[in-house]
Amino acid sequence: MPATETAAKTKLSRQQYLDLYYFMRLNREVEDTMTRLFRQNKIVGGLYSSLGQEAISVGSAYALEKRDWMAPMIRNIGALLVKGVPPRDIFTQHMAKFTSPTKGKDGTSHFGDLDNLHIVSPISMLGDLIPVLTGVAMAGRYLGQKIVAMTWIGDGGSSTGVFHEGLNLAASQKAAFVLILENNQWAYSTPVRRQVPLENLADRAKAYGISSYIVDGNDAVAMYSIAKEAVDRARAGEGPILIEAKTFRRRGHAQHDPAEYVPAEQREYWEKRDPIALYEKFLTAEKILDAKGKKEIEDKINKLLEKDREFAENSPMPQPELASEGVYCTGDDCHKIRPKWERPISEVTPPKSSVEPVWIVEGFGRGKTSSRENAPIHFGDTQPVADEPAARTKSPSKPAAKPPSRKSAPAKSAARGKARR
Ligand SMILES: Cc1ncc(C[n+]2csc(CCOP(=O)(O)OP(=O)(O)O)c2C)c(N)n1
Ligand SMILES: [Mg+2]
Repeated sequence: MPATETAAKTKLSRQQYLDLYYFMRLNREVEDTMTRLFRQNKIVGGLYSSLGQEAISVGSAYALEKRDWMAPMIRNIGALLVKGVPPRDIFTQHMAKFTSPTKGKDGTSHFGDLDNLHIVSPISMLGDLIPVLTGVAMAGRYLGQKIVAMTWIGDGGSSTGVFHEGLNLAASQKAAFVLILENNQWAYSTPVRRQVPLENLADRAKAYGISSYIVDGNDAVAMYSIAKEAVDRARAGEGPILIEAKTFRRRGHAQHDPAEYVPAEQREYWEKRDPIALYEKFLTAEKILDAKGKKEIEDKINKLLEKDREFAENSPMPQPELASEGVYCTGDDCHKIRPKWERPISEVTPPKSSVEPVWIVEGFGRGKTSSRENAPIHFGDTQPVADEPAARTKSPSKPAAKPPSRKSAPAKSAARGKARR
């Protein structure tokens, strides 16, 4: 279904419309505050901006439920806020304060919350979160949970090898996974045209046999509606879904980059399409937001950010002697998350967890060895029965050809599974 149709028929509650507005404004104000802190030399690491891309982070994360999982990238502070991360964590983290989620070990947004908010920490290697979140979705399925996993990738990141490998893995596993591809036209100073010979990056979904959408990433309602539909479909078992959100990176790659390579006309075009201004116009026309309501939201945000910024500025830096602590996972001290086996552990561990350890692929396994004997089909452990493709289900005419069954030869198949791992 074209994205516009879904957006047109989606009706949100008044509160949902206002939530989207609140989080987009909060996203922008948090980043504006950090830009000021950066100029005061109080930000320790790099600072990346999602100016003009707020509808994507907020609209997509707002489609997730509390139980769902996500891994944000550098331009997804809005998604962190929607999932429940307080601004103080974002400030302290960027200022490398001891009170930050990583206790001052990192100066950007490399932090997560596995225990409560279900956020996997981002990693700098572009694309690597795709197989990781696919794994999260698969784990959810093993555990009998109806969760969806989501992550984001840029136009540049969609050309990495792991993007393709990861999406193919997700597709072949029918993982409940939603990937938001933020096509903001630039990867550092490389325009999208010079790195991908495609009009629409969503077309890449065809290569994996999965569904995709193209959406105006500067339209908050469209973004939410498409993401919600994709999340619902993934949860229902339809497999992974790729959403290409068309947008524009309004600042340089990071604070150090004035992005003078961006054509002025392109910038002007997108500045006129500011997602917050567009959404405000929509809310006003629909009589959902008036001057008083807007002022209330602004006051709420200002109060929260003043308190959290002050907390961050007044927090101590970490003590030098703690530098080597908490760097590697030490189990219980590191995180509380533990596997919760809701199916018998024997059922979900190899070799019984997936296909039978030995099977016959029709039309594939009838090879002959150089001595003209039947060749083993898989793993060298089966003697195929000549002209009897259904050897596993029918009673074999030659007893020696019977492959070990799961029930009758557990020890043998377990040993084989071990050897293969
Ligand atoms: C595998 C990998 N290659 C290169 C980099 C260096 N790098 C960091 S961000 C970036 C550009 C990313 O562009 P895009 O994916 O379009 O995201 P955007 O910055 O536009 O949000 C590059 C090349 C990296 N982090 N990981
Ligand atoms: Mg980009």
